Amino acid sequence: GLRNLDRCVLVGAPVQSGTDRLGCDMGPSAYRAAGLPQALRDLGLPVEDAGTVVPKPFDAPAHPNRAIHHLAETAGWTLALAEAAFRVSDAARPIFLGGDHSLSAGTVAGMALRAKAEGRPLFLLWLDAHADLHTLDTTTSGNLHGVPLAYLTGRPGFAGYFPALDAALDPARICMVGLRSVDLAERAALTGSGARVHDMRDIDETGIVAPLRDFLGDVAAAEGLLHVSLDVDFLDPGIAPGVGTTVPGGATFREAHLIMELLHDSGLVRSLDLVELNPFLDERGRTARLMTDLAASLFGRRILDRPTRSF
Ligand code: 5AB
Ligand code: MN
Ligand code: MN
Ligand code: MN
Repeated sequence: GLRNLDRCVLVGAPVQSGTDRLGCDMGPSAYRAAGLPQALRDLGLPVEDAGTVVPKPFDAPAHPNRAIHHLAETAGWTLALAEAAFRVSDAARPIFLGGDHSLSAGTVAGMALRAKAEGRPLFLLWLDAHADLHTLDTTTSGNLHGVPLAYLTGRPGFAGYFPALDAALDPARICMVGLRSVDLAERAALTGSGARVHDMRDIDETGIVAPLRDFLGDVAAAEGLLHVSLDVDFLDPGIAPGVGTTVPGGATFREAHLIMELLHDSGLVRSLDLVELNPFLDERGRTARLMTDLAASLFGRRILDRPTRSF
């Protein structure tokens, strides 16, 4: 059952090692400057600040793929964040303030341990322009923010380079929404993987409500824990310029808020990553404020009260 989970806990994860565009490590301070803690308190939620995670030492050997950079440091973050996620999720709902998307290798691994401890399955909603499914062997950019989903689903080639994964995620429990930039190796990995994938064309054609309700219905039926990983580049660059990997044709303001509102109504979300914000590339804090407002919607801010619908 749910114990004490009306509390949330903010966890700073200023991870920068997963990308060669500098600035993501300023993310946690930008969220605080944008008023995220107060926005959550204004909803009547007790909010704790767990401070900032620091990476653990990790000895990774050099990888034959010479494009890869900051491998050992990223593995060290993965180790530290998995431990932190497991620890803080015991009695509160964590919000991880990133940091580039490599941090999800750690937060999701930790939440998988939490789910296991509760005897429940972990489900993952991945809101992103990208699939983040490269292995260490297929990445050509060498930017490890492009690999977390491959690590988490147990794709080959991570052993010895990343912390051993306790239990790989079942792709059937992963729902990806917003895709519009998928590399060839990722496309091959997606084919037949069993993951639910809703690219931008799907959203254009049928909207996001029906597929999301369907996924949430399955989470509820399985009494699952739901982790949401929100990459800034899920959003259209016109409303969210503060990110290093902009891709045109992203989610609109209302599409993104509607997803958050439906997630809130479901009551199923246990943990949240806010990733890839690059305050150096932002315009007077607007992306930090939009991400803050989206998080507030997910935690219960609404336009008007309405009867809740069950899933
Ligand atoms: B993000 C790209 N596939 O591997 C690569 O922003 C982009 O966390 C990765 O989704 C984008 O470098 C990673 C071209
Ligand atoms: Mn991503
Ligand atoms: Mn992305
Ligand atoms: Mn990105």
